[in-house]
Amino acid sequence: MKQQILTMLRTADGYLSGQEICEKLNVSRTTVWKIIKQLQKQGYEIEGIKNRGYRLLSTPDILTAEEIKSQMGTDSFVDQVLYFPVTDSTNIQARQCAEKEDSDRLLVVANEQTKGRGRMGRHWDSLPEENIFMSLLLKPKINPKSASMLTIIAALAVTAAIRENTDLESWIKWPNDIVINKKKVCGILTEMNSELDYIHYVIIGIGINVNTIVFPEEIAQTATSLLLESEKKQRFSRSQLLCSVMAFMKKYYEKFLETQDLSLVKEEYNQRLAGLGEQVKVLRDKTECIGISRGITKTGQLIVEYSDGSKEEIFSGEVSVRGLYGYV
Ligand code: BTX
Repeated sequence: MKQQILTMLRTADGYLSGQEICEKLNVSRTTVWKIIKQLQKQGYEIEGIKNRGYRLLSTPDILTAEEIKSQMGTDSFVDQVLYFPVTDSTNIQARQCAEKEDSDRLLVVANEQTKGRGRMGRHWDSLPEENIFMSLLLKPKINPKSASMLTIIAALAVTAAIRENTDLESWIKWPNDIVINKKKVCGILTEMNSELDYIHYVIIGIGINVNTIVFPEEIAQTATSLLLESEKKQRFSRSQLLCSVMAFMKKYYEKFLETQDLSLVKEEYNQRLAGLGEQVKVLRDKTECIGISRGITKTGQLIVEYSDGSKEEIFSGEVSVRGLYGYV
């Protein structure tokens, strides 16, 4: 009900009469009034004028399911949104949902994570109130070998959303980081539960540093946020950015499903690839080779060309690829 009223307020052209809400939702005026009060308590600035109705003046920077769903509208990529003020990890919650919920596309969002996870057991710093922590649960009918391409799809969606919502140019550090000015602004952790030839589910966890001003010392040199990179050090709406990521996710995921590979998005990804055409270090066990990054293949491997003219297609997870002078 709260979400429906929020949606109506959002899409109203001017004032929305209490009567109209009552009739559309088949509820009493008192119920509408109570919900408006609840929304105001959450930080929504709603003006109420006698004989005219209600008008939404501003929204708070919150990530509740109602806030997200009312922004996503009817054409949304996901069929369910779950919100946690605090949770261990949205990837863990998404996994639990996968076992019990009957949803093909579910989004888990948190305002704070106490055990945010990176790849290979690493930690993801999850400063509360300021950032986006979300996990998308999908059940694609694709070969498990193709699942890693979903990281590429998500990375593309995040960079597109950053471009749509800010003046910032972000780049993809293959395969799963988004960087601005060579610092990490977003990380993606894709996990899967599958049999040899059948995917039960895939979870794409996305952490975006949106409004953080001060990072913990250990990552202060390598991490950044959209706020820190913006010229005017401005805050960005997390829910707007999140919904934009989901809208682009829908676009790119549909392209991916069409061919079950990256042929339709590869060009766009390569244009966003950090260090394309530049020298990169390929770190494997204890060896280190230097080559030139030539972009990704249609199945998501990074092509590196060596000085003798030979080319190698690198699988993610197998090696680490760095710029010559640092992390990107
Ligand atoms: P990663 O293993 O590539 O990156 C983790 C590394 O990045 C850490 O070891 C640290 O050096 C650095 N780091 C940690 N926190 C941050 C941060 N906030 N900003 C920049 N650098 C950082 C990347 O793993 C995948 C991260 C996915 C996070 C999302 S959040 C929602 C979902 N739930 C969950 O538990 N994980 C995912």
